[in-house]
Amino acid sequence: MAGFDKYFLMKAQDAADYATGKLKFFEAGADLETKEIGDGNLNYIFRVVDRKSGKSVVIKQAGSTARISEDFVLSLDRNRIENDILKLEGELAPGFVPKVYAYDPIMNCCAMEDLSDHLIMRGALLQRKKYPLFADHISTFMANTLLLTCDAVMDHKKKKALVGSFINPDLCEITEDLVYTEPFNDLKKRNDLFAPNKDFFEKELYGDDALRLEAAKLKFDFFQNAQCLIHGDLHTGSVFVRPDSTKVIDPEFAYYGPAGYDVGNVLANLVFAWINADTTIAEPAAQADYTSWLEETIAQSLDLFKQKWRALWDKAVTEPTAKYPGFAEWYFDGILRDTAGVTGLELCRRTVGLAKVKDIAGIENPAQRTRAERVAISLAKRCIFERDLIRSGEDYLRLLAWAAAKHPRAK
Ligand code: SR1
Ligand code: MG
Repeated sequence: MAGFDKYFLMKAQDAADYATGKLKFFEAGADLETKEIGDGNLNYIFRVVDRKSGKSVVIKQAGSTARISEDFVLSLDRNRIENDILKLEGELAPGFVPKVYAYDPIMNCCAMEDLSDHLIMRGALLQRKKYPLFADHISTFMANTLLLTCDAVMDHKKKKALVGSFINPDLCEITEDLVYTEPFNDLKKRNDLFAPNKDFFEKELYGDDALRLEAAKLKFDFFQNAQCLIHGDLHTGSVFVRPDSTKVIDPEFAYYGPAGYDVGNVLANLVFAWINADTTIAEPAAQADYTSWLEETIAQSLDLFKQKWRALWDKAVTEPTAKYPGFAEWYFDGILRDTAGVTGLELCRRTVGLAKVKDIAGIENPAQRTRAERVAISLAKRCIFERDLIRSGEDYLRLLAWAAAKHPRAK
């Protein structure tokens, strides 16, 4: 058995040995079964279960390159960032993240609560499951984690220290490239355009200078706006759900950035589920039923976030100048503007970029996929261009209905 005193990339048996020998998580004689269950783009995730007692643990280990492509060489320090932010989020938004049991800076792994009684939300939405508490849960998570880490609330020196400890250059660079740059110019030739939509993307994305300019402005917000501690990758693949529980995972992209980045990611990824349902559910009553539930969830995720943010602001703000009349409205308006812009960017990058989503790329019928991608891009562009005006759940639903009607479903 390895001593785990020098970093190496573990295989399933190593993870079992690690859980017993190093973590002392299991009794000697435990009957362990270990599987590598990671389906994300970056890391290796092992689930170790004792068949006798049912006790289990998840071990997440960072490798030095991304799983999706060796093009991405990444600091192993992202595992420390993930451990630290999960602990902090657990304090700020109790119950909405997995418990972390241990962090190991040598093996660059952390051990955490096994959430196998939950499902990854993206897959669950594609199975047309409903989560009536999700909007309430995610809006609480976002209001608490985003507002309580910003300058309006925190002691400014402590906030600056947090900014320092969450400097995350490699992971930020991925976002800067994949979200803000490549969808609009394919600078690194990593985009993968669905052939029937090639001309459409070339005209609507690469050929639209006004759009590229807006994406550039938003990119500088991401570079420069150390507003609050964001999750940094809050899509439906980073959320585990059960009807009564929501757990946000995978915060390794965390850094001090614009709050709207998280909110926009949530909205865009719910929109992807909506576009999939609207495009592929054949039976009209089932389609209407599921898309209506998603519409409610999209609108409530934003509108409840707005209400909770405002209520928490009144209770938690400590910075005296942030209490001046009108300041809260000005500050929050900026977050809503960023939210709309990021919703649009996320819709673009997950449609044409390297890291796609199953909701769209998994649509097998070519005519349906063509339509779904066009709906996403048409909506995205309005979100980006009209970000100064889009402020409510209803605004998003109106634009979504417009984009869907612009590209009718194939008969
Ligand atoms: C190279 S990583 C590609 C994407 O996967 C992660 O989940 C992030 O969304 C990133 O942009
Ligand atoms: Mg992830």
